[in-house]
Amino acid sequence: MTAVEQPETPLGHGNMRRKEDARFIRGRGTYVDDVTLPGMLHGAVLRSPYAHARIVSIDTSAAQAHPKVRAVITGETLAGLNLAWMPTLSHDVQAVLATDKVRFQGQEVAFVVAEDRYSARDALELIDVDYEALPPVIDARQALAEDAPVIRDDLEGRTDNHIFDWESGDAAATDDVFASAEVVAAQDMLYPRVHPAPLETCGAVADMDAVTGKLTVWTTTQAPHAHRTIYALVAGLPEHKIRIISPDIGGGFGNKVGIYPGYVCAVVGSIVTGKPVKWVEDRSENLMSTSFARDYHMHGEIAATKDGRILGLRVNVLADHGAFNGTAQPTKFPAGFFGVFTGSYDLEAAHCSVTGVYTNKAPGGVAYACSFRITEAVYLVERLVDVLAFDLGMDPAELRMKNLLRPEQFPYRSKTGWEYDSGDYPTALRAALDLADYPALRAEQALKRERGEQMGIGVAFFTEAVGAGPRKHMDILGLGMADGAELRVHPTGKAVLRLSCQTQGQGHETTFAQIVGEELGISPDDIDVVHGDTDQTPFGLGTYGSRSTPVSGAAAAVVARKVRERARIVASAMLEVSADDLEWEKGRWFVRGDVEAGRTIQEIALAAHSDLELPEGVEGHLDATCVYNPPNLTYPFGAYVCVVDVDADTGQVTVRRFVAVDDCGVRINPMIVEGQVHGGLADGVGMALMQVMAFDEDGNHLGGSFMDYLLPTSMECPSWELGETVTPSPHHPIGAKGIGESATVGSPAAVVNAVVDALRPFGVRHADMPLTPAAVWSAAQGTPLRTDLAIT
Ligand code: MCN
Ligand code: CUN
Repeated sequence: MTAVEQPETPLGHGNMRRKEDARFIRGRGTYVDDVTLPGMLHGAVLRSPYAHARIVSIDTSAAQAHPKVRAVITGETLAGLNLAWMPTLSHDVQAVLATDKVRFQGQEVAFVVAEDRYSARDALELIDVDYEALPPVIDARQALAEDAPVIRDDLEGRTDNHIFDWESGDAAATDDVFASAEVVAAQDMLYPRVHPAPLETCGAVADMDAVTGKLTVWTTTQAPHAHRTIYALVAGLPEHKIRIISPDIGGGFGNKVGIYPGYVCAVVGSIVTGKPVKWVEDRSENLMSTSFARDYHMHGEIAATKDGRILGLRVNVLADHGAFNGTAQPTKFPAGFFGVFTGSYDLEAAHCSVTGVYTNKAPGGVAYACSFRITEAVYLVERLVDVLAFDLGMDPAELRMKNLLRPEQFPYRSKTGWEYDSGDYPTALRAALDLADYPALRAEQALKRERGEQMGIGVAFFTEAVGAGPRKHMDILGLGMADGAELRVHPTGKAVLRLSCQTQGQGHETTFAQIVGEELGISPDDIDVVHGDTDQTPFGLGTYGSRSTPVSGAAAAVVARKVRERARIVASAMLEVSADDLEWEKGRWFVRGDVEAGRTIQEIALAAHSDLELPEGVEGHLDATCVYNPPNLTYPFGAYVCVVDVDADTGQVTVRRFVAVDDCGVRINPMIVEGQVHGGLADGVGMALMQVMAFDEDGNHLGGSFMDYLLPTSMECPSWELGETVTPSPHHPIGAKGIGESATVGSPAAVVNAVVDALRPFGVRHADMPLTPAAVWSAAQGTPLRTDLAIT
């Protein structure tokens, strides 16, 4: 990968306060549910109470007769419009409203449009659906059994629940390494099904204008342009007659990447009633039916020498994708970026195989700050390294230090073919151990163990891969992963940056203004960022996989540099010198050798709109556009140390300290980066200790509310102790890498490693997440719990 031009002092504007907070802290944000249009109607979805059942009949007559109901839509109505099934992001199809069968509890069966939200909900009760219950497949490990009921009998010729087999790495070379290895450690582990649970649930307001034929949809989407194109392709509507507006979003975390049946129903509702239709799901609907995450049953093996040199990794995964394969990931990667499972270590060989299966659970998948399955990969390898340390009787930090990739190995091509752009891993790990005062922690632990108190120290190191592209390797439904930026500079030197990515809380209105501000010497306060409206922004694939900074951030820098070059030509006309004789200092072009003779970017902008005779190469104005197709992913990394106290009698875990050293290359706004890390660490504590979407044997969903599906609060989180190293990405225009998912990826392993370390006196070598008091207590008793199923 060739290095690109980067500024000498690339640190952006530093800790600028978030511009968007001026409206958020006043309660003046505009979320989808704040959108109210004249004559607007309200939709509600009838959902299946069964995990698996045949639909014998649906009688909507009583609901239709409700005085406030305007329309009742079923799969049959949709079939008439050729909309009963929609494509998923993984080239499968999903029922918009079920016609033949229901395949998970909470599946969409009918849609009522009424004059108000209450009447719509009331009318759901009046719909009479006759179901014939079928045996459900809840345990992924039974999905491929001979006698397992076939869930997807809608797919032609389908006789089992198998979705895909995918492998990566060199199986034969890996087997050879394992055959001759001195030590092999193996472990089964589960990354349970969890849910991103954004505070704002999903929803849409659809408005089909019968006169202009234009459909406007205000919706909670992380990818407005991709949604527009998919609507166009699915509904057969002309793309220029569709406008997707993604207003303020109350958290996405991956939950708002896909298209949900409710959105399509709102659109159809508007078409059939001729009125705008709002549909906003409630909390239970969000938890039960929208994109879940993980659900990976993993078997990992690690080979090493007796003195702890790691030689190879061998992994088998059973991936539970639910009833429709709706995972959001680039087409070529059915298991996402799980191929990055070799992590941060220098290995001789590695191989993994992943099998995806259908079960009677909600579809979607991947979401929840996942970096396309690197979350699972990092958890797996970091648990395996600890298991190996356990077997060898080695210190887990020392074992990692011994095997980390060395700085001189970068750019590094992993054994599964990923090219890590840059890194200095030992320095990051050392920084984390120093910050934690690791030797003192071990000494304290030894003392406590003598007293019979359980304290655990968990270490984890991770490598992330973010910034999907390039286009030739990565697409979603055929749309290549590149992003656009447009920059307009007004005559007075204020600017508007238009982006294809869409913030959900990450502070893009601030940081992207900072990027352009740094490149042009305009104050970020003078730059407005416009996003989330397909009529106003250039095409691009959106915000997920922490790709905004690596891709759109690069686009913003490149487009600003184009403007700067135009400004140079205009300045040359103003100063009557050759453009080659001009030099740039932040905010102005000046004549080489004569610093006083210069023009500021604001003066140049005004001149570009004036009667100045402009030379060749610029027609007037400074505006520019850019489409950025990244040459590679960026690979952020980090080293985490977690300290827990465990009460072995009650199973209670207290996270006492958490040290996180993150490296995301150049930080545009360090404060925002730290906020991203704080959020991700809290996610990690939540997943490690509290969260699972469990099911009972009938397929009843046991996490339908925040009383059952637990979110971490400040009560469960320590005061985070953050450190940083800065290793710029060599191929990114400002050397930045993404950060949005790093902490979610890296922290669960650190917490679990800490809890398992605390339970070492009980001989515990592994325990599955979530490490609830019951799970911890059972592990200490030597009877580990199966955490994903409530089968007794
Ligand atoms: N940033 C920076 N310097 C860097 C890297 C990032 O200043 N070197 C800033 C960025 O400019 C941006 C923020 O940090 O303001 C996150 O940037 P990035 O890592 O590019 O991630 P994205 O903007 O693409 O956000 C997506 C990522 C994902 S995929 C999930 S999931 C997640 C996450 O962001 N969802 C979030 N963090 C979230 N934070 C909030 N508040 N809400 C969500 O829904
Ligand atoms: Cu996978 S959660 Mo984020 O990539 O939107």
